[in-house]
Amino acid sequence: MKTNWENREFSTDEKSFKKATVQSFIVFSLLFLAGGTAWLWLYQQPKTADNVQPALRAGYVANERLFSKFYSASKESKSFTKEEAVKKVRVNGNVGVGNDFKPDNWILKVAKKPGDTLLITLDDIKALHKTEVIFDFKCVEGWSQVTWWGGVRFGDFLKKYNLAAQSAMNYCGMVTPDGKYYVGNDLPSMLQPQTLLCYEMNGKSLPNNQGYPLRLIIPVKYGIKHLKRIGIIFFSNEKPRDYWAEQGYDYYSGL
Ligand SMILES: Nc1nc2c(c(=O)[nH]1)N[C@H]1C(S)=C(S)[C@@H](COP(=O)(O)O)O[C@H]1N2
Ligand SMILES: [Mo]
Repeated sequence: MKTNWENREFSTDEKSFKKATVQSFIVFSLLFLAGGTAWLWLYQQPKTADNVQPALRAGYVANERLFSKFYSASKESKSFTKEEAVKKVRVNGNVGVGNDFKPDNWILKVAKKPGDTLLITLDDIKALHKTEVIFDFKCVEGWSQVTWWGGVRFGDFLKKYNLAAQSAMNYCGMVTPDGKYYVGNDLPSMLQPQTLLCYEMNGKSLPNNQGYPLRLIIPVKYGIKHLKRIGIIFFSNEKPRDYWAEQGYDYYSGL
């Protein structure tokens, strides 16, 4: 049977209409109050040492537990062509990348274990097999852009310097030469094949404000984890200090 919607008559008796309006209003008010109360409760909780309310931290932890289960090192971030990469790369965050830096004195320090530190030059790193990655770089602030990077796979680097024991640990920490910016990343994400010790952007040496001479590119993480200007690399089973996690951001920050 065909219904002629335009001519269909609706019987709206005024009483039931009013009743429905009042009911909707009550339900809406109750939900609004519940939401407001939950919000107040959440934000009035005292922050813990890591600068965030315990209930929010519990959310992060549950999130990390869930998403690290789905993590697979063989799942690569989407790749783009060089033509798709932006020419003018945004500069975001300059903690630890100040102009007082003396490039000639730079040497990468890799702490194998206490008292055993490797000293590695930029030329040593450039002598290893070069890998290029073009991916959509995402910042937690809500912007993203397709960018093109070149460097050494972190996994290749570990093999070359016989760091198998270190790569079996839970975390890798990195610190800028001045100690002002620092991040910790889980080893499975560090070993993902698109994670680079990066010394090139758009086919040229890294600009100063993009972390010359060496930065981390780790496409499975948000921008906060891509430390610019690596001074020290170390390994540990406990979470290394992390600049933005200490401000209350998610430690895992996975994508
Ligand atoms: N040393 C250092 N590295 C850093 C930051 C910083 O402030 N200092 N900011 C991070 C953030 S929040 C982002 S989004 C990216 C931005 O990288 P870009 O400046 O190359 O775009 O760098 C990350 N690495
Ligand atoms: Mo960011």
